[in-house]
Amino acid sequence: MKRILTTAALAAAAFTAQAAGTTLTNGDFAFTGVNGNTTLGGWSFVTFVDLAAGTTIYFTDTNVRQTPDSAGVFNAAETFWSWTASSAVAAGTSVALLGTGTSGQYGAKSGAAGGVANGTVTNHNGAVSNISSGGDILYAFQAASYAINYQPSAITFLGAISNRGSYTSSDNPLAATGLSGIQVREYKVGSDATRYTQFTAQVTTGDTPYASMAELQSALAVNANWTTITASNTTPIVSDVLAVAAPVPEPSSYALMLAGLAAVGGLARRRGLRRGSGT
Ligand SMILES: [Ca+2]
Ligand SMILES: [Ca+2]
Repeated sequence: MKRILTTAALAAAAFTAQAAGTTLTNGDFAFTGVNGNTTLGGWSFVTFVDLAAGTTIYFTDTNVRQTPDSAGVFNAAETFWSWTASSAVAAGTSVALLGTGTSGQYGAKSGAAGGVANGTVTNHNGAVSNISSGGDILYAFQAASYAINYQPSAITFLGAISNRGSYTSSDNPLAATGLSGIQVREYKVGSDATRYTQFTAQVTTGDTPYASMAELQSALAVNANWTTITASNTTPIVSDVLAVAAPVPEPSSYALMLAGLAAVGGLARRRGLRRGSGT
């Protein structure tokens, strides 16, 4: 019996090590809000896949070059941050990076009742720019590590959110990122820069959970589900749960679990036979 437990523990440990740090692809991520305010400002996002502890997502308010050159994808002018999950984060959970009161510094929260700390936010280049209330574009991406000049092959863009009213040809958030649909949100009221936009259709645990990630994604695409404020930016970004009903395991997951149990059982049986034979 002890051997069976040891085998199971080793298998679990191997699985855990493999799962540390989730690699995301275009379509796994969406911003759920941004607020340009030095003190109360910040942004929030959701992923449509579970995130393992240790998963890192980078953010920057630096402009993207429409045509990356040898200097890289970004104009190295504003701030680069990363958020690293301190524990596993379930798909459909809103994660908010909230201003600490110091320009360029944010702390991460998620969950109900104002949220609880769920990760580490690092300011990588020491810059103090933040999300400008006058208009800014925030990008999310994954990369192996922080670099000053990323080449296109070194990063995967995950999302872009903009609260500005116009773009120049040098900083179009769409052209160079390959992002589309709910991965890109552009908000403006008339020709004005927009100070605040937040997905507010599902922001408290009292709201009816979405039935699936697909339902959440559909809701994120509807502008009426967002609160957008031009003149005021004193409302903090919401860190509450985007409640999605607990998923029912897919038949393939059951098959995988049964196969795993059968393998462990088979191993134990063979060991039992060897012990029985006296060798
Ligand atoms: Ca900017
Ligand atoms: Ca900025």
